[in-house]
Amino acid sequence: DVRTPRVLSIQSHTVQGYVGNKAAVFPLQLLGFEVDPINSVQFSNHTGYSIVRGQVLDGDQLWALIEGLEANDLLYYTHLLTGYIGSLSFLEMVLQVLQKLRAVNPNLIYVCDPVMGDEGKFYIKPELAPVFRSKVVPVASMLTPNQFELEILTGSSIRTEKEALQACETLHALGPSQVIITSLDIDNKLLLIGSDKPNKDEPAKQFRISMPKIPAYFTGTGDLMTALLLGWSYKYQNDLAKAAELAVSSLQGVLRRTISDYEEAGVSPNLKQLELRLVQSQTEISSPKLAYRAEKL
Ligand code: ATP
Ligand code: PLP
Ligand code: PXL
Repeated sequence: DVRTPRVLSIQSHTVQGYVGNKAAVFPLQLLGFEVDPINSVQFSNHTGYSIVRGQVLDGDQLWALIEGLEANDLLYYTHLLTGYIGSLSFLEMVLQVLQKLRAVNPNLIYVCDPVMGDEGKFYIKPELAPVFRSKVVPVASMLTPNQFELEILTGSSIRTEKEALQACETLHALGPSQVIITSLDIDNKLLLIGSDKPNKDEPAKQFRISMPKIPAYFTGTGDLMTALLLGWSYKYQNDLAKAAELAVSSLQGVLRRTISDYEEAGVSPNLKQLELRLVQSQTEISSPKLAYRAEKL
């Protein structure tokens, strides 16, 4: 079926557990996408565990896979999705991949989670930040930073909703027409802020979705969130707020099920290696109940 949307997803693979591609591929498949994963790393488990073993792909190895696809005329994609990228050379190569994909499909949508850190701390080398700012942001279609990443990308501190909305405008001016701040922690509440600017000459359509903060630590939620936003924004191409409502409702459904499954098993849910209950959450992913509403701003 040539009309099936097709995503090239360049992210981590973990043998056990759900981050990176392990958190993104299955949900996108449930939403009807063809998903072609390139595993930027293959690790035993995510880095929240005390021990991690595995391999890291370098830029040349990424390029070899792209050349293989190209040689067979297999480079038609509707979407490129990227998350955590560990090295400068790999990030530069991802930009080359994007160029190649856009040469085949000029309408390709690049959904970029500019993973750099959280809660005031980098978990990439800080040297990558200027590359995200000067080279990646300008070519992204949809950007999904968290509060920290937004501060790094705009160079200003973001403490209020007003500052966040202004920062979205700054990012729009650099390139992406859609910006979703996946979590803004204000007064112990979590806000998702969306900003949609399909037309440079018109003001952005902006909205907020407010959700309670669950007292547990999850890993892979950012990766799952970006995948869900890609999925639902393709189904609701002119309604980013609706897409975000579905993505948030779905994600919160997965988190609720994760917590209750752990509690039933007698495990305290604030362990660091708590894994998302993804396979068990198929209904929450394929047909989320709309439980969170966007407020227009
Ligand atoms: P990234 O680092 O990938 O750019 P992020 O730091 O925003 O994104 P998370 O903090 O994992 O990633 O959050 C992704 C989504 O999951 C957000 O919409 C957030 O509200 C939700 N989420 C994560 N943890 C919790 C929690 N403890 N309670 C409620 N929602 C949560
Ligand atoms: N820690 C967290 C919380 C992350 O989300 C990520 C990747 O996104 C990492 C660590 C990656 O760290 P490392 O450089 O050890 O692979
Ligand atoms: O969720 C982001 C992520 C991606 N990839 C790897 C990780 C993590 C978070 O811990 O360890 C390998």
